[in-house]
Amino acid sequence: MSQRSLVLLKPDAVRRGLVGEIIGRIERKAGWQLVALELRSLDRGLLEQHYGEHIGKPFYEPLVEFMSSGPVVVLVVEGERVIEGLRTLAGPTDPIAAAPGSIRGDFGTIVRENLIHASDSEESAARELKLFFPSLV
Ligand code: IDP
Ligand code: MG
Repeated sequence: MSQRSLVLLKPDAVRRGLVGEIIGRIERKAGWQLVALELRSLDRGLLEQHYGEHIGKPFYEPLVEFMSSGPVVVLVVEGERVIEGLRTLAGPTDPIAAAPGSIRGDFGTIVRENLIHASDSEESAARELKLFFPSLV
């Protein structure tokens, strides 16, 4: 079941020089391909749409501040069960609870600054791909 997922390497990953390390882990998964890759600064409008489900929660404003605090790497990854697979590779939202071997478990300590976003379902992936890469077919 080939799928596409939208991945963001968050501003902490870029600032800390972890982009190569994280992309390397994604590339080494057998059969997964990068189909888009871009360094981009995200504005509030786009972040509001991307994180719409979280508007009104206490962590929402600081999350948008953080996500617009520096460039992110935007990726589209394609391959077998890539949506579930990338969530496993990333680990759970709280890096302290994330297992060693996962990206968040290996490199994170702060819930907000958890290095990576990956689409959480086929519906989210379709929505996020259209939002970030409207012309990608
Ligand atoms: P996810 O990225 O694992 O899908 P979500 O619950 O969708 O997690 O939250 C989106 C992002 O918001 C998280 O990746 C993290 O950066 C931030 N976040 C979520 N919950 C908290 C919190 O309780 N405190 C601070 N930041 C949070
Ligand atoms: Mg989420």
